[in-house]
Amino acid sequence: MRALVRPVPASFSRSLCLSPPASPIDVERARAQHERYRAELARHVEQILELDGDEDYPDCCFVEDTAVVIGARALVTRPGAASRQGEPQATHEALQAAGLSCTAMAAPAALDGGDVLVSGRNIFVGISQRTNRAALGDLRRAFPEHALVPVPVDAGLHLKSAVTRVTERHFLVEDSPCGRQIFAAVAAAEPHASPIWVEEPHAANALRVGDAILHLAGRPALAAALSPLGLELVPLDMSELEKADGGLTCLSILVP
Ligand code: CIR
Repeated sequence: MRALVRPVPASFSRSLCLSPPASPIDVERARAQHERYRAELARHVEQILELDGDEDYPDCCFVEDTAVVIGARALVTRPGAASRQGEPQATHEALQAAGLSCTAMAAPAALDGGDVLVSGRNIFVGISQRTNRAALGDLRRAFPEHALVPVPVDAGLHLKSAVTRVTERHFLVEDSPCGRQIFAAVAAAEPHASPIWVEEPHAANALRVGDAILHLAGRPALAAALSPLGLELVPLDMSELEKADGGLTCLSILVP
């Protein structure tokens, strides 16, 4: 397993936010948090593939949104926010150089990778303020052996802001109307799915990599709920990236 990441640019102070943060983003602190994330990731993957940062794209560190990778195939996205639509080009080149077979989306389709949750044969796709139904055709063509399950995401940024998968059958689920609606769709497709309900803010977004789970620090109830899984727990302070609605999954793309 390899992981693609992209540094935090100085322009990150102008990144998109659903609501203005209580205090301004501290870019140096965001960089330190990103560096720690990268270092922890490096302990669990064989190689880190690092793109160059790009000051023209304040949100470019949120590389997850720029491609969906399953096995040796990648669908390079067309992000839903106009200010981010130039980001995927660098991802496309890097994934191609890494040996993946890439296809690219085109208008009117729009999709952020944060809306795509792959679980075995199923791909749950959040239909959100960033991802539209036209993207379903591109996903179907790129990954024809998978079943697509579109799910409305009526609150928050992305599907994976509210639900992530941490083991074959365990899902972290935000205890909110949106989280419950997404998990209902997961459970309908996967009757063995087991929710771990999460009430703490932003805590439902965690990244499983190898035998570890990277999760938000400072959420004691989350840590207590994860500990019976028997995996290595890696708590990370992401305060500055959270101000821009970022979490643990959004900062990398896992590549076989
Ligand atoms: C945005 O609004 O696009 C960025 N500020 C945050 C993107 C986070 N991406 C993700 O969770 N996949």
